[in-house]
Amino acid sequence: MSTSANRGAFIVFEGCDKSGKSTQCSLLVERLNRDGISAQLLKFPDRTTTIGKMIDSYLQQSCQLEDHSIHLLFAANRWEAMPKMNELLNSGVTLVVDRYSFSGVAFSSAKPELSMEWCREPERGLLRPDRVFYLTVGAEVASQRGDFGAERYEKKDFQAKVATMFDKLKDDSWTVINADKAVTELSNEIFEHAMNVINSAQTEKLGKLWL
Ligand code: NYM
Ligand code: MG
Repeated sequence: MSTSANRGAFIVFEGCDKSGKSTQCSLLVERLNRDGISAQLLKFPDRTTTIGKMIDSYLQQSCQLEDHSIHLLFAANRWEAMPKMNELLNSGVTLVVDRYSFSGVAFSSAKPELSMEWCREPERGLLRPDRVFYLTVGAEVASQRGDFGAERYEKKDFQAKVATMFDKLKDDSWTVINADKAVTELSNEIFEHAMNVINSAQTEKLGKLWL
């Protein structure tokens, strides 16, 4: 008798704004579901919760929040999702997550007064992804994708700082994917990577982040 059913994989997409994460997350979930693999798309920040609504108004520049306090809200927005994510993963659903703690640390620590160490602290103990797909695009391709929007952080100089922070956070659980290519070609490549993660996650225990 098997002691536990296969769990789902926890896959995170990270990258700067305009790297194509959201498109690729949706395509991956559609493809997995079409192939009979139970998968669900999640996104951080989750702007639908009470905390998420505060984050949303901060990002839309309709309110000002102190830098430490908005950082803690982003982290709290992940903590509040943990029970549901844990349950889904353990019931065999693969989670494809558009941004996670790495965005949390990279964006906040790109601000001069917040250190990377301080930023990591409230993220410690969250579920650890099985793999992070880090999408990179050259400055030229990013600019061809149109202007940044009007949200906070959507500025070229700030994004460059965020990119250097992502580079510091990278470890061997990250797969760096050059996203300077056609959408379909990229999504096929990502699907192959995802299948490997899904297969190997079945026999591995879910971990905790930065403990
Ligand atoms: N962001 C996202 C943070 O500053 N901290 C976080 O913890 C997360 C998850 O919010 N510019 C930033 C990155 C984005 C912005 O994300 C909203 P999106 O994926 O553009 O909706
Ligand atoms: Mg954005």
